[in-house]
Amino acid sequence: MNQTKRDIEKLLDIKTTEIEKIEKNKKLHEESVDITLPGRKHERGGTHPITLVLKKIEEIFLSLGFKIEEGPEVELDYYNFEALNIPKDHPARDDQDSFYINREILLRTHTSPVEIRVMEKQQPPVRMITIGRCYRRDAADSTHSPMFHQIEGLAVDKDITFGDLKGVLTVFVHRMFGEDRKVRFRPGYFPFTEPSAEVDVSCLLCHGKGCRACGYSGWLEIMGAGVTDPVVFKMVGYDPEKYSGFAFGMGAERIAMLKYGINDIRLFFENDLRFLKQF
Ligand code: 2U9
Repeated sequence: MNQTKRDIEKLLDIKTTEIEKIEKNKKLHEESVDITLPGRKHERGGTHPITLVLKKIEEIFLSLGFKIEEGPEVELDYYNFEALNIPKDHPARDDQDSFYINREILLRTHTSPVEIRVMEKQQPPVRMITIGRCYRRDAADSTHSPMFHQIEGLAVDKDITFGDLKGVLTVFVHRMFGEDRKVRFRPGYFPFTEPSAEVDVSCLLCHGKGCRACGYSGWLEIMGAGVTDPVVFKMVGYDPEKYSGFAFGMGAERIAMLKYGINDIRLFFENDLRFLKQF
């Protein structure tokens, strides 16, 4: 009996070794690595042109003593319109067709509600900028996108004048587009500033001589600005007799298009690497 048991165990041992050898060879064959193959390349990412522009703008205003503030993208009608002197029947609402969640809540159409929220929680002096996504019910074309980025700024203190606005925005334009650029302030209208101005920079292509890019005017519009309307101060409980301020706003996509010579806003959102790799 014992002899038979030993024989069987021996045979089992032989068979097990045999199977293990086959398994090992199979594994070695399957998992072989061709060390002569070239390695896998990891593509290096780059910075999106809109991010480049936003970073540059932040850097300029931080150096001028402005703080960066943030606010919600889903906003109350009160902060997006009412507190900015845009009541329910105001024609300015027609230009900002909005995405409403319900009658009182919407996707913000501009970053201006952030300034209201900041003023509600602090007393002057205020020196702030805010950067972020905004939404409007626009059909996409070469100059419109239902989502875009705005940069807005606000300064409030005793004795702030239109002269301070001109000084700050001229420094901004020179640092953003080059010291050789000319800046022009034209009369404009915004419900939350009075007086208001459209800010132009001399054409980057023809240096003001007039060409196709600037509609033969020599100037390109880059932002809006103005002296904060006293009505807005009253809404947040600031005394308009004691304080004055200036505010400005611009579209990041428009600034990037002018800076880099891009003619279609949709390129920023299509994520085509042939476009993105150029920055
Ligand atoms: C408060 C008071 C004043 C913000 C301002 C503009 C002028 C302006 C547009 C530029 C192109 C928006 O992206 S765009 O369509 N903006 O021209 N924005 S003054 O003024 C404010 C904001 C908040 C409480």
